[in-house]
Amino acid sequence: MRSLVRITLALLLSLSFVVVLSPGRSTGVVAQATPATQATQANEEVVRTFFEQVLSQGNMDLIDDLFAPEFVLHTSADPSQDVQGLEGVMGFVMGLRTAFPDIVYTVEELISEGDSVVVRWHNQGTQQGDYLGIPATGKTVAIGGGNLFHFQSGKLVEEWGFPDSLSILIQLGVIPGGDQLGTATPGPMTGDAVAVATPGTADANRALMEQFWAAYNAGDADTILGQIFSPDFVNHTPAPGFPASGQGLVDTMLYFASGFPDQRASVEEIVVEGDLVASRVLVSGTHQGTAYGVPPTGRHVTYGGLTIVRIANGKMVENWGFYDQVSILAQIGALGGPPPEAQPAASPIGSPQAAAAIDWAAYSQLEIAASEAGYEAPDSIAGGLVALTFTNNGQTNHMAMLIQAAEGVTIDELETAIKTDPMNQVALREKVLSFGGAGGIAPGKQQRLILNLPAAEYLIADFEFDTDQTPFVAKNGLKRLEVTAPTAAQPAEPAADTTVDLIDFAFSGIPQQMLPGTYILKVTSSGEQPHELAFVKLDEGVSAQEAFSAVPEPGAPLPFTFWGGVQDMDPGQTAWVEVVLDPGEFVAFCPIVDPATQKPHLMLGMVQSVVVS
Ligand SMILES: [Cu+2]
Repeated sequence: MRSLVRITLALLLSLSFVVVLSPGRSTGVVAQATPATQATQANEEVVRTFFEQVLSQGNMDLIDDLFAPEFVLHTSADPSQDVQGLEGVMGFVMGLRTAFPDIVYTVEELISEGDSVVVRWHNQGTQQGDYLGIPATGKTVAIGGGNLFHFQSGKLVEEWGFPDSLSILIQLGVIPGGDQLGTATPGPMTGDAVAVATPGTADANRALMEQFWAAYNAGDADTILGQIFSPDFVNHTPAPGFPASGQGLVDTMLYFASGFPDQRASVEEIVVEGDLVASRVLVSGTHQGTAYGVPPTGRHVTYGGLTIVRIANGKMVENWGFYDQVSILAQIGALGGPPPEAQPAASPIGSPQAAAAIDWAAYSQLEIAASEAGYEAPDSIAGGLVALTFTNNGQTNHMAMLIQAAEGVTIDELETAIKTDPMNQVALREKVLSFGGAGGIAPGKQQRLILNLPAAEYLIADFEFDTDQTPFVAKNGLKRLEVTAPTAAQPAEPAADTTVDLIDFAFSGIPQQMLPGTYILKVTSSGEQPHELAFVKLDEGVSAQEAFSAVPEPGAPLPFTFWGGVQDMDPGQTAWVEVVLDPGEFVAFCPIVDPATQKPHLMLGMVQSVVVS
C-alpha cells in the first residue's frame, strides 16, 4: 500500500548520530611478561622505537634503520590508500607531526609471534595543522589503536594500522553531535594490576579466537556468551552507547548485523603470545539496514580491524577492538562527501534471456488501464496463472493491487473500510488477503506480470495519491473483479532470469549490478509478513540516500520515477514480474509497515539499490 511512502520518507530523516553515552573507562591492566625469543624481543624493540622515538619525537633519521625499502603500510582495506617505501613512511610521519606537533604515543602492549608484532597504544596530541582536510582546530585529542607489523630480516616490511579514527573525527568536532560523543572515548588505561590465570597453550588460545569469529559470522550469541566469554568479560573499547560487558559486545555485534545482514569477517591473521591473542580481520557486508543512523544504501562495504583478547582458564576475559569505522561511514556516504563510485561488476545473472521465451498469450488475460477517472478492466476472468498487463493512461502515478476480503469480512465491508480510512494500513491489512498486482508506475508506462489467482471475488485497488493528496481508493480507484475457476489445461510456469525472495526484512537475489534489458523475476513472498517489490528509477545525479532521506514538500516532484514491480503478496505467493531496466540507478524497496515496530519494511532492511550499466 503506497500510501505509506510519504510517512516513510519522514521517518528516514532521523539521519543523525544519536547515541547514548557511556563514561570513559579506566580499568587497569598490566601485561604479564611472557617468555619470548631473542628475535621476537628484537622485533618488539623496533616497534617500540618507532612509536616512542619516531612518531613521538620526530626522529626521522631512525626510519632507515627500522624499515625495509619495500615497506608497505595499509591504512585501510582500499589498496589505493597504501603508503609505500621509506619516503612514504617519512611523509606519513611528517604529515602526522605537522598536524599534531606535540603528539606522544604510549605503547600499552606488545604481542609477538614469529615475524609478526602487534602493538596496542594510545596517544595524545593537539591539532595545529591540517589533518585529513580538516583545518587546525587547536583541540587536544587522545585516542587508542592497534597495529600489526610484519618483519623481514629484522626490519619492518608491512604494517596494518587501526587507529580509532572515528574517535579523532568526533573529538575534532567534525561529526555531528560529536561534542558529547567525545567524552565516550576510552582514556589511557593505567592503574591496578589484575591477577593473571595460568595461560592455556598457544594452540588452544588460537582455536578459541577462531571459534569466536565462527560464532560471530553465524550470529551465534549463545555460544559467544556461554562458551567463549568468561562471565566477568570486560570490553575495554565499547562502542558508544553499549556497556563494557560481554553482553554489550554481543549487542554491538547484533547492531551491526542489523545494518549489514550478510556481513562476514574473514580472519586474515592470528598472533598469539602467552595469554594474549590478536586477530586481524577483514569484514564485508551490504548496507541493507540502518547503521550509524544512516538508512540502507545497498552499498557493499569492506573494512579492516584488529581485536586483541586476553584468555584465562579457557575463556576470553578482556577485549580491545579497533575497527576502521570512518571507512564504513565513508563507504555508506555518511561523511558528507560524495559516496564512492559503485564498483563496476557484471551482474551475476548475466544478460536477460527469459522474456523472449514467455508466451504471454498462453495465460488467462487480465488487461487493466488506470487513469484519474478510474479503472478500465473486465468484470470477470478465468483464474489460475494470469497474465496481467497494466497500463497507466493518467497524468499521475497509478497501481493495480489485487486483494480479496479476509475470512469473516465481506467484500462490501472491505470496500467500505478502504473508502472510509484508506491511510490506516495496519487496520486494513487485517481485512485483506493480498495477491500481488501491478506496482505503481508513472504516466504512460506499462507493467506486465504473471500472477496465480484462485477463483474468488477480488478488488482492484489504487492506493496512489491524486494531486490533492487523496488516495485514489477513496475516489474512483476501486473496482470489483470476479475470478472464475481456472481452465482445465493450465500453461506451464514461465521461465525467469532470477529468483527473488522477499524475506523479513530483505530482498534476497536481486543483484546490485545488472545489465540493461528486460528481465523476468520470479518473486516469492517467503517471510512471515506480506511484502511487495517496488522499483523506482532515480533521477540522474540523485543518490539513493538523497532520494530516501529528504522529506518532499507536499505535491513537490519526487527525485525518482515510479518503475513498477509487484504489489503486496501474502506469505507463500509467487509472481513473475517483468522489469525493463535501462541504464541508471534503481532502488527496490518494500513500504509495507511492520505491525510490531510500526516501521516500514524498507527501514528494517528492505531497500536496495541496483546499478544498471
Ligand atoms: Cu516487506
